[in-house]
Amino acid sequence: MPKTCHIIGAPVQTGASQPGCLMGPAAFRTAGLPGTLRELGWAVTDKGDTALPDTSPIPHGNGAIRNLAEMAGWTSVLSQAAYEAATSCDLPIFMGGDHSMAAGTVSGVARAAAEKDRPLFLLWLDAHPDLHTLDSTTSGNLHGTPIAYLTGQPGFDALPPLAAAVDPLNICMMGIRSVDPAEKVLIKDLGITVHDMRAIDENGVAAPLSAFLNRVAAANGQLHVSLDVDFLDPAIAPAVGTTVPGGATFREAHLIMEMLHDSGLVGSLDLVELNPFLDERGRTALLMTDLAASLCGRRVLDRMTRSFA
Ligand code: 4U7
Ligand code: MN
Ligand code: MN
Ligand code: MN
Repeated sequence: MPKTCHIIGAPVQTGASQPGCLMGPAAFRTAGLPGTLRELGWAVTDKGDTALPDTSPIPHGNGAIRNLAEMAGWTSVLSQAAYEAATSCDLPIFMGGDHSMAAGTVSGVARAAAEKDRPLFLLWLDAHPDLHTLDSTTSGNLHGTPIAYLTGQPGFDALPPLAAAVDPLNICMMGIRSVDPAEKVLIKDLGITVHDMRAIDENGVAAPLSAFLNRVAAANGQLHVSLDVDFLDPAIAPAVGTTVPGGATFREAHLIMEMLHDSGLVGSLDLVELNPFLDERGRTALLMTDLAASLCGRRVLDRMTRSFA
């Protein structure tokens, strides 16, 4: 029987500083994500895009914060959609949408994992740790906050209560190269594992990833992968509002996805922060689609080389 995959669009852009991520799900479909996975033998169901219910503004003491009511609304609908997908297929793929959507997707899969008595592990592939609380963010852009919410930090009363918080010790971040002072303190206090770009330059991605995957396997854990476009070097992935130089290379990113496939541990995937308005001839949407294909079993020798004239 083929493995089943639900793809779910999350046209969220209220957490980012500039508009455009709303078009992310359409760009992934245009890049051929569903068909690519079908060619790999997956039974794919496109569940369409999730919609935001009506919201009314939620005031907050931190006047920098923008669109808190929208994040609360998205978190609630995406959490339910993610819970349902995680309990009815082998691999839900959430197509963003800015990274504030992970508050919903990860909380939903965490609830499903908790019901199965399996600990949830989180691999966060990003230039940023997204660990601001509503009080510490100075930009007010809520895509910088999902990890603080998901690990149960105080001050998120405006968002839905968590059915199961993510244990910070079960989080591994890779690609990090832009950390704000308040985030640095929390990384240390919470004991989150961070392989920043300096560490990747020195050690590569394979050794630290294997160590993490061994921990997931030993705990009979379920793994959620959250892939932010800005994990990648902006030279190969320009379609993102928060470019940071010095990101992961093409092969580092594919190797991670190939190892994740081989581990058999991945239960769900976010593809986030794609801003098609900033893309060059669809190259970032195509690269993110190819990375999802590597995670779903495509081997190097099966891949058609894409060229960009
Ligand atoms: B993303 C930032 F200040 N930390 O809070 C902030 F550097 O989902 C960036 O990883 C947040 O793209 C980036 O605005 C959020 C900034
Ligand atoms: Mn992010
Ligand atoms: Mn980022
Ligand atoms: Mn970003």
